[in-house]
Amino acid sequence: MTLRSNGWLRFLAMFAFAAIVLAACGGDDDGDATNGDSEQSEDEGGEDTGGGGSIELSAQDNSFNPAEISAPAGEEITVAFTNDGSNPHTFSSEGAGFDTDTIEGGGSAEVTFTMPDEETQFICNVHGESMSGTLVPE
Ligand SMILES: [Cu+2]
Repeated sequence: MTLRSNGWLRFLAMFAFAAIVLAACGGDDDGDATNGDSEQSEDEGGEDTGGGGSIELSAQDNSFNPAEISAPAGEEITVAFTNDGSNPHTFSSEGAGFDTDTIEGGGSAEVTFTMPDEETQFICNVHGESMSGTLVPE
């Protein structure tokens, strides 16, 4: 009888312990859900790019499309730049250290740069601040 009740108590204790652990884990999962998701999408971004992201960017008369490039800080990004306008444009950033030089309408160029740690402006050197965009580290 003593043995049996000890065993039963032990079983109960283990069950209670397991229930507490499970509940705690469940709570943690819920609490981390948002963080976990954002970490996951960052990981996925890294996987998609396989050590370097590739982005297509188009110049219109006179704007960039997209005007915002976001990627993890420190990631190497290759931009296939196409001038879809008829004016000459450049895709340039002093901060991030790239410059396509002047690309005539219909022309294209490719630049590779490392996503900076801070938001960094890119501009068209022909049209200046009025034709600009932003590199956004994630
Ligand atoms: Cu321009």
